[in-house]
Amino acid sequence: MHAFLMVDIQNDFTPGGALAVNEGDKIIPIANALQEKFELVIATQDWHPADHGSFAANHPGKNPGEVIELNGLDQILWPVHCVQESNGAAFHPELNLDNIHHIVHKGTNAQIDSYSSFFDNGHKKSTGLENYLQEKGVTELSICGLATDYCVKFSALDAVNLGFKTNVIIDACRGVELANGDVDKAIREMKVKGVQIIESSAVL
Ligand code: VGL
Ligand code: ZN
Repeated sequence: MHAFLMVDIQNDFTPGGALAVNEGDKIIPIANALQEKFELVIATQDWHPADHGSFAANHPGKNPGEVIELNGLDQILWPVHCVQESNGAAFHPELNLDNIHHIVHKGTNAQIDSYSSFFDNGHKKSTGLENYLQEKGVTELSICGLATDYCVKFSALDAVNLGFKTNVIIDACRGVELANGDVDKAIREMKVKGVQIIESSAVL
């Protein structure tokens, strides 16, 4: 079974959102078309409690972009984003939700961030996605979404590590690019670790 994973296509990561990714909305028509090509479609939502430790606003004197230590891990501080049940955390209104079989919420623990769809950043707790995929007999995963240099990258690296044949559909992804070149760096890192970087035209 070959599954399609759509990472964090949420209002806050698209233009006008709290942590807007440049052209984040451009991937949505591609993601919608791709859904039709897979038997199993999964979507993730970044889903933070309001007191989440990744929010600069929860660390007096700190600003987004600064790095702190959060429970022993380096943590980039972000603007308040994807707060549970908020409009910013909702899927983008143009994303087709009718084909989604399963939704994964991540970043729900205030003490630790979770870029990957599989594990928190300390690799301590699972989101349950690995078990779900195993139960469904999934052996191959194609990934799209936001953002290339964070949640897409870490999801793809975990997927390949867990033994899934892993593809990232790169024209259906956009990056934060905090520093210039972060997306290219992420692509190189994924390739080195065995992730296939493909174009949607290869699937559609
Ligand atoms: C993400 C930063 C913070 C992502 C989530 O979805 O890539 N990036 N939270
Ligand atoms: Zn987040």
